[in-house]
Amino acid sequence: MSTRHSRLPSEMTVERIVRTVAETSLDVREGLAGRRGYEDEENPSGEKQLAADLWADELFEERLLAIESVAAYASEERSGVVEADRTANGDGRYHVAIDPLDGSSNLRTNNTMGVILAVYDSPLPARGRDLVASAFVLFGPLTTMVVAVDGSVTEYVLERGSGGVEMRTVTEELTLPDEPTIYGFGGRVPNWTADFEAYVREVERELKLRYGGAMIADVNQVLVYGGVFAYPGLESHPKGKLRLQFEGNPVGHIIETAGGRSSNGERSLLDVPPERIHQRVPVHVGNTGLIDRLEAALDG
Ligand code: FBP
Repeated sequence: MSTRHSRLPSEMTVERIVRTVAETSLDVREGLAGRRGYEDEENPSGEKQLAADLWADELFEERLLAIESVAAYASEERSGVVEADRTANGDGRYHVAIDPLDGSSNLRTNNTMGVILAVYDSPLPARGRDLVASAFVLFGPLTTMVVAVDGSVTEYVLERGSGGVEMRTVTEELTLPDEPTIYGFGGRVPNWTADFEAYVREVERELKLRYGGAMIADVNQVLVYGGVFAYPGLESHPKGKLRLQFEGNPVGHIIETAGGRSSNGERSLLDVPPERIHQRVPVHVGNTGLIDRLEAALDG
């Protein structure tokens, strides 16, 4: 969302999508308190849904489909893609995928969580290479938003202003530090493959552990301190836990735009063929050297 030259209509639209998610995320954060209980529903991945998951999903759907160039909306919390009402929505160019509450299991324990946005310019499911913008909003001590667009990553602090959300730039051209210091790996140790465990045994001797149960909070540690985050393929679940369209692609895009690497164990997450809206994928992101070593380790 550069200010360097007069912005193209497409940039203004992407900016409008990003701002709408920023504004709505503040509303979501303020409405979490009374919505910490589980509903009798499950999402398409078979996970129990919190009242907050369903409420946030509806809020994002309503506000994003009201943007004229949003063609479709999909979310981790619902099975199908919602097509925009063609008559109302002009060129319907962008296909938006949202994880309305990443790390939602942390709500009950009042730990970090947030929102993930992926803006594709092709119908869903789409390849990560079709992303025009990705972002996550992190509910930590502050509410921050990290946005990858136009080849660079920017971090903002989000605050309420008289005219709606204020996005105060705190870091521009965000890149991973060369010297990695932290790691975080999901899944239970007995469920790790032998190759992945061998890799972990090496890395844990070099780096400090940081794992909090919300991917975007753990990935933000990697962005700031350098290192590696993974939710790998497991013996019981070879495709891992995380979803390509809503989690793998946007986080892979952010880390790669910040000079790091992403991988499903073999190739960049952004090159993983899209098959289904809720397909899972092993997610590994971090400093290039650490991901190169991971791929070599998994290559057995
Ligand atoms: P959702 O909360 O969006 O379902 O996300 C999945 C997630 O919570 C990730 O944020 C996190 O990395 C992972 O699952 C934690 O899994 P586990 O509880 O197995 O460590």
